[in-house]
Amino acid sequence: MISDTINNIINEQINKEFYSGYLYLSMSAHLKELGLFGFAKWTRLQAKEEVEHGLKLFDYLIERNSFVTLKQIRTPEFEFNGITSIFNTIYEHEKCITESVMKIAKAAEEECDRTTLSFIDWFINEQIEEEQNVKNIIKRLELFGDDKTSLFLMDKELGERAK
Ligand code: OFO
Repeated sequence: MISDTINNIINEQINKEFYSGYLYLSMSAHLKELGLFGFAKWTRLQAKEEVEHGLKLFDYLIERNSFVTLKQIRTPEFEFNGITSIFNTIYEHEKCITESVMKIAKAAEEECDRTTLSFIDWFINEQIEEEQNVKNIIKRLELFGDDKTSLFLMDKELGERAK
């Protein structure tokens, strides 16, 4: 069984992952309205991935005979100001999630909870990858985003995401 501190912090993380899913879904709906179907698909798949992250934490608590406490999920943003700004919001959000995952690692380290430390490693690596993917999209949006043909090609490319 894990400590109350680790238990609480993981429950908070479950909520953050589900909120991330809500945020990506909200963005996906908006992008679809704009006709950016590839970006809409990419964010929708990302929402699914976030729910999977939440479930991974959920399963971990159960495996460790700890308590799952599901809290209210806050309302995500639903007004956005253009595609580059959406991806900047994603980037800032993912940086907060990285910090939050690092806090779990720090708490586990302080408690010499090796099992949680090893479990949370997967999330740390996932965050590095996510931040990098989003940063790469932002770089290209900043370079070409004003050009409609380039935006069309990027939308097509992002729409090829399979999972
Ligand atoms: Fe956006 O990543 Fe979950 O943890």
